[in-house]
Amino acid sequence: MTIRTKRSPQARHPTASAAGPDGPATAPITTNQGVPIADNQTSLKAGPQGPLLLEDFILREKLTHFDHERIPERVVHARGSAAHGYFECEADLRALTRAAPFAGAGKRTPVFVRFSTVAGERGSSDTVRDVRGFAVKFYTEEGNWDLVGNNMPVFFIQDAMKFPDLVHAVRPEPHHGMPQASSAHDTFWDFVSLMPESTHMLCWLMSDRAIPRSYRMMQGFGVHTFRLVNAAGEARMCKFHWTPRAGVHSLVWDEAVKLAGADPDFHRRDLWEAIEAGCFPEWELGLQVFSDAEAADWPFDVLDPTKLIPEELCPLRRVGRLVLHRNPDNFFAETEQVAFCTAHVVPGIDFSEDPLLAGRHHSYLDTQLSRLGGPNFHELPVNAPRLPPVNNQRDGIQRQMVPQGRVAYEPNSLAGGCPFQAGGAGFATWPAPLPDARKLREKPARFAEHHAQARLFLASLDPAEQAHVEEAFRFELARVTVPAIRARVVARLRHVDDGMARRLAAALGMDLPQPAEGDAAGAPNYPHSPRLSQTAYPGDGSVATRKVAILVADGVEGRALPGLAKTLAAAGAVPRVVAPRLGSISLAGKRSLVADASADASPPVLFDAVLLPADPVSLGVLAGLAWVRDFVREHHRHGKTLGLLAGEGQDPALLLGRLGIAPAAALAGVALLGPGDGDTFLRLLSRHRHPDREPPPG
Ligand code: HDE
Repeated sequence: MTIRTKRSPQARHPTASAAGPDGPATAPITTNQGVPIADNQTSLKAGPQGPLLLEDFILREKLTHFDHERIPERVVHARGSAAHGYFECEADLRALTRAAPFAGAGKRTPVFVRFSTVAGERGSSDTVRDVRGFAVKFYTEEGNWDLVGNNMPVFFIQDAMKFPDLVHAVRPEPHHGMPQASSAHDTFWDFVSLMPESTHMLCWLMSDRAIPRSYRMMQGFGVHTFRLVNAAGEARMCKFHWTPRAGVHSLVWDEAVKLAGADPDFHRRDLWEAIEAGCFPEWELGLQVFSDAEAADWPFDVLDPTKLIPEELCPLRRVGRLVLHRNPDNFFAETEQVAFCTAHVVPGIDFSEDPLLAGRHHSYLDTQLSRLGGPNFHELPVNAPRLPPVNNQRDGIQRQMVPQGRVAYEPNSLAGGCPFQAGGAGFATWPAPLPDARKLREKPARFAEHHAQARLFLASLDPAEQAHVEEAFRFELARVTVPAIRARVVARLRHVDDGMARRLAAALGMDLPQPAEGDAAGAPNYPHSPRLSQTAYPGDGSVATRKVAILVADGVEGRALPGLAKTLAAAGAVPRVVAPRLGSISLAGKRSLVADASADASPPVLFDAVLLPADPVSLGVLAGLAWVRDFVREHHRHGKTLGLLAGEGQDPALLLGRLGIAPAAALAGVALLGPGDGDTFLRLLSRHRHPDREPPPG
C-alpha cells in the first residue's frame, strides 16, 4: 500500500549523461583528468603507518573538489524544489501577443519550474509561514522567458529601494542569527509597522496562503503588471495567474509547526513523489488583460505591486495549462543552478513601469554573477536556451562554448556581416509613452492608499480563514518583545478590521492604541471579491496522492481493511497501514496484515485522513493505545477526514468518545463506514478539510 512509482517517460535533458540513472555500469572510476584510479579507498603513504605523501594527486584532487562543492546560496528564496514540464497553449492568442508560447492551440513549450520559501536558508524547513516563490522558465524557440512570481498576488513594498531593508528585517537578526525562516520576531515587525504600504501583504502573509498543503495546491501570480505586444506592435496590459487543478489547500498552523520537525522536506517530498507516481501537478494559466484607459479609471494604480486587480473589475481569461511531468536528474545541477531573471523576456512580452519590477531586472542578473561565479551561467544546461545563442560575446570565467574564426565584432565584412541583426523579427521594446519625464524621487498619487485592499481581502475570506489570520497575527505579535512595535501594528490594523484589532490588543494584554495615521482622503470601497478566498478553489475533486493512515494493532478485526484500501488506491489515494511496529500484524481470526509504517516514525501530521476499525473488538484494542488516541484526536482537531469502520446503527460520537474525543465535538467529516463504503470516505477526503470542526479561536 505504498505510493506507486513510475518513472515518467518523457525524454531527459539532452545533456544528461548517457549512463543509467545510477551511473555507468562498467566504466572504471577516474580522476577529473580521466586517469583510471586503482585504489579509491586508501591514500598514498610512506609505509603503512604514514605520513601521507604530498604527491598523492588523486587524494588532493578529490579533497579539493569536495572542499569547493558548495556555491553561495540564494540571498532570498534559498530553499526550493523544482521540476520539468511543459506549458500547453489552449487558444491562438496571436491577436494579443506574438510571444512564442501563445502561438496556437495545442502548442507546447518546455518549462522548468522552481518553488521556494523566501526567508529561510537552504536547509530550512518547508512548512514555515512564508511567501512561496513560483518561478517558471519557458524555453521558447525565441529564447527563454522567465515569469518569476509568488503564490500571493501582491508584495510588501512599492519600490526596489526598500528590498534590501525588507530582507534584512525578515532574515535572522544579525547579532545572534535567530530566528530561522520566520517573520515572528522584532526586526520584521519593526520594519513593516513603519511601512504602511506593507499592510495588504501582511494580511496575505498571516493567511492560510502562507502555509500551503503542497506546492501542487497553491496559486501563482506574476504580481507586477506586464505588457503583451502583438506582431502589429499593439500593446495591452496584463497580469498572470496560475490556478492549481488540485485546488488551493493549506495546512493549519499546528500541523505546519509539527511538520517542520516530522518532515522538514514535506513539500519537496510531496512534489517529488507525486511526479514519480505519474500524478503530474497541473495549473491553468489565466490572464487579466486590460487597456491603459481601463486602468486609469480604477481606484488604484496598476503599477503599484501592493495592489491586485479584483476579478470583478477584470475577469480572468484561461489560456493554457502548465504540467510538471519530470523530476530533475540532479538537484544541484538543475534546481540549485537554475538562474531566473525578470529581464528574461521574449518578443511579445514587455514590462510595465512598475518601479519594483525595474529594480528586479538589475538584481537577478547581478546576483547570478556572485552565486554562479561569472557571466557564463547561461551555458549551464538548465539555463541554456533551446537554440544556442549567437553573438560576439566572448570569454569570461568557465566559458564552455568554443567559438570559431577570428571575427568577434559587428559590423564586419570578414564574416560576411554575420551574425546580423534580426530587425523586425527581433525583440523591440514597446514605445511606452512617458507622461511625466522629469527626473525625480516621488511616487504616483494613487500609491499612497494602503488599507482598502487589505480590508477587501480580509472581508472576502470565509470565517475559518479570517480566524486563522487573527490567530497568526496573535502568534507573531506575541513573539515580538518590544511593546511599542506591537502597538504600532495593532494601530495600523484598526484601519483594516477594527474588531480584529481590538481582540488582538486584548489578547496581547495592551491598551487599545489610537488608529495609525490614516490614508489619503477618498480611500476606495470595494465590493467583496469571493475569488480572494481559497474556498473558491476546491479543486477537481480528485483524491490522488492523498495519504490515508489505516490504524491497526495486534488483535483488531481487520477483515474489511484490504478491500477498503483497494478502493482508496484505485481512486489514486495512498493508503498506509500504521501499526505499533513494522512487519506482520496478527489480526483477529488468524488473519494478518503487513504494516507499511510504524507509529513512532509516522506521526499524524504526515497524513490527510485516518481510517480505523471501530467494531467492539477492534475499539477494545485501539482505544487502549495512547498513540491511537493521540492520532485520532489530532486528526479531529486539524479538521481532517476520519473514517470509523463499524457496524450499522452505531453512534460516531460514542465511538469517538472511547478514543478520548469530547461527546459534544463537531462531527463534520467523520464517516461511519461499512465494508463497502469507501466512496463516502473518498468524497469527504476530496474536501481536504472540515473547518467547522476546528476549535474556536483562542
Ligand atoms: Fe525576488 N529575488 N526580488 N521577488 N525572487 C531573487 O534572485 C529581488 C520580488 C522571486 O527560484 C534573487 O536568483 C529584488 C518579487 C522568486 O531561483 C534576487 C526585488 C517577487 C525568486 C531577488 C525582488 C519575487 C526570487 C535571489 C525587489 C514576486 C526565486 C536569487 C525589487 C513577483 C527564483 C536570485 C528562483 C529571487 C531580488 C522582489 C520573486 C536577490 C531586488 C516582487 C520566486 O535577485
